[in-house]
Amino acid sequence: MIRATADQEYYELTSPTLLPKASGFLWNEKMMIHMNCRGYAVAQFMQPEPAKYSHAPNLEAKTFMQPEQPYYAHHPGRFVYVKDEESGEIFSAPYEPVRVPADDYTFAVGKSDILWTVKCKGIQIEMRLTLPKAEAMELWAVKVKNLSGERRKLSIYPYFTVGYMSWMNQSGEYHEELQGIVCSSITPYQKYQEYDKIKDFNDKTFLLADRKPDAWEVNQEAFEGEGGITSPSAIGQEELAKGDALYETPAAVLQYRVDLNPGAEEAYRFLFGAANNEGQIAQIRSDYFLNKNASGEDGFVLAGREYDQYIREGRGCIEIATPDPDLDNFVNHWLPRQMYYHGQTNRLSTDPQTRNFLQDHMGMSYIKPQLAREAFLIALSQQKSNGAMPDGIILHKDAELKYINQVPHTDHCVWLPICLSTYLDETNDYSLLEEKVPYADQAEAETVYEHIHKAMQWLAGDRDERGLNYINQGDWCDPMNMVGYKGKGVSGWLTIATAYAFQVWADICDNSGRPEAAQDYRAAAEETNEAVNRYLWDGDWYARGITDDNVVFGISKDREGRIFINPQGWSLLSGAADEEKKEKLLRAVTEQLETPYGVEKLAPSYTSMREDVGRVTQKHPGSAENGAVYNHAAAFYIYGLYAVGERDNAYRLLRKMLPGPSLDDIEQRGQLPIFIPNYYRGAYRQFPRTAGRSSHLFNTGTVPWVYRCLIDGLFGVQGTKEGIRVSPQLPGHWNEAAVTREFRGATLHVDIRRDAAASQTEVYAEGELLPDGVLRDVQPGKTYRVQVKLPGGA
Ligand code: CEZ
Repeated sequence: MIRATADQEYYELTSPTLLPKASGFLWNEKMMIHMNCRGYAVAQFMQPEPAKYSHAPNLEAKTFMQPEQPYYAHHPGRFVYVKDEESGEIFSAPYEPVRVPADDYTFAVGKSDILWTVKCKGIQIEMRLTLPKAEAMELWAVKVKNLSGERRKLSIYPYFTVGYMSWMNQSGEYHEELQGIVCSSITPYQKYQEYDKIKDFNDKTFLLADRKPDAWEVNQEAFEGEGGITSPSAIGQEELAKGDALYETPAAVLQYRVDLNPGAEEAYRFLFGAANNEGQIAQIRSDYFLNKNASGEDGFVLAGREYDQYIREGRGCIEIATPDPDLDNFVNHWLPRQMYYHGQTNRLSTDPQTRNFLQDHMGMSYIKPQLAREAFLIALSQQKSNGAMPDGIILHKDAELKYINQVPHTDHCVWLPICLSTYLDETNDYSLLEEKVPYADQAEAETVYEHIHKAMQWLAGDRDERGLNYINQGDWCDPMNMVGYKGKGVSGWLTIATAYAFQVWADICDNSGRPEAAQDYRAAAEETNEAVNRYLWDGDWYARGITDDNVVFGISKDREGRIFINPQGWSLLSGAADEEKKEKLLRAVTEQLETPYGVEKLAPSYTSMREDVGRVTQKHPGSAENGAVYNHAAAFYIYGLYAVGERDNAYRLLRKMLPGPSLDDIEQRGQLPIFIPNYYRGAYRQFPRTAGRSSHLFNTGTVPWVYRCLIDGLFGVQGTKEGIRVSPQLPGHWNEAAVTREFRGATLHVDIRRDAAASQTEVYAEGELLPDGVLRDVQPGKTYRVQVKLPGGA
């Protein structure tokens, strides 16, 4: 039903109905496409804000990418209708819109392409989607093969939805000279000042074919007729009517009539995307279809290869072999890809939330540290001279702070040392701290060190008399917007996170020759932890915060929202929790928050508005921040578990981030294990029917934290100032594992085994014992053989 291919290049699904929302995604420098197994697609390109060339059938609300998006009959999609001209029977590939069950169906998601092979009524349709590296365009290859013993007369109809382009102006027609369909529109606007922006938009949608079609239709209503999308009337005719759309909803449909002998095959290629004008489209046609290089390859072939190369650059820095092959596949092939996507696209936003921008580039530190470095400098150049970080980072001259970035949050400074520490662990590039950067409100540049010092001072100052950090209208949790809007409420999590940030910063100060500052920050962390323990410990776990009206919440007295995961995990990181508190809170988390799908963000989920907490309580119980298994928060917790050596607890929860391995689990989650979604539904104890269901949203800060869990925790191959510390934390039921670690230009082959003779972890490099487990003086270009003996062997 689902399986990885032997070469691990693809994940395959063999039914369009088992996991109807299973999907894959591709992206390039301009766009992203989220392709579902049944043929539905959501594609967006940047100009500079996200825009569409294949629209919904009605006016779409413009917003950021949402979880659990529904699909419906006229959802944008890419389909091929197939008609047997003799019997009149039709079906469609990959599955929608006709929904005829295939004899054989495979949806294969790769790193740089997505393909389907569908066999139905003796005909095989293959569809393959890839992208070019830098243009807002899809490259489609479609093959039709006669599998039956008889000669077949067929019509095939590639159907690319265009949808409701604009209420001001929309049309479409076939262009003989372009051999394709061009649909035109004007992005609707009302203020004359906007004219300047929209006049250069790529408001045209084109479909170009490498082979001349026999007929076409550009008018969606005319195509569907009374038969509707599942059985379009136009397909009943011998030939499509060659119609156009004049302020009518366009569609891009072509017809090819083919006569296929048994075993014969025909191949077609299409380009579908956005453009500004016909001249540009003509250029695209000659670049991709007409001009060939010396080896006879055209732009279409070259673009596919170049794109594959582009995606492959996003390799991670560990390659693992463990007793868990599904984990290996995910970590070696898919996890770095998802991280790379975040670092490269900033989630298709021109003003990423500051914490997202920093964490996404924390992930980039493992792939292209130079880009992470640049990102940190950009972020710091938008800091205020009082140390405050803005709510979003502006990445384009025309961008402005939108949506959630207009709501004041207080946590952004916390992420600076935390994300930077990963970059420093990977690169040892402490010169970054001496780089000079201006402020948003001050041209005079100061060093990165000064900037972060000011950010830490800002956190230390933005507190009440108890020493607890104000929350204002949100912290990490965006919708926790009414705890402190009156100016008094505090965030328990943020206070704990501040203590941790102080410690991480203290280490960085030490490593960059600033022992006095380090001492001050350690003392500040300790004081902060004391305040946390004084005001927020509830007896068995930490409270989430204290409202404007001085009500402590996230405590045993609460009927809903009794316990939140974030303060628990971060207290393990900050050191607020001593041994006794640790034992208690671990138990509370297991008992109240753990589910078969991971740990929930809070429980019980709120079922009605709590006006002193905010709109998080209005989200559907078990969805998103209201008690889902919110993987970002779960990853923090797991990272905390590794920090205190809770290897079995940590691994169990880490594994729950991936669908599978049982088919039941995969069915319940509804997703292929090729990305970690931002959440799985929670409220397991309230709504078991929906618990576990994937949000299918692959935008999430989870992934760099999972990578850190692997590098710093599970496999223990974390960079340090002197070199690399080898200290694996394999779960008790693993007897061995191997890791190849690319590190500062060197390659380490780390072989980890349990050994009955070892009473504690022993690390050998090239046969020599490393007393503290740290391999020093790592030379670029060199390969090291590292052996780890773990106690506990049979
Ligand atoms: O956005 C994420 C943010 O991108 O939610 C996280 C937050 O830390 C990330 O920075 C936790 O709140 O506003 C809302 O209610 C949304 O639910 C966002 O909070 C959420 C979206 O799921 C992102 O698509």
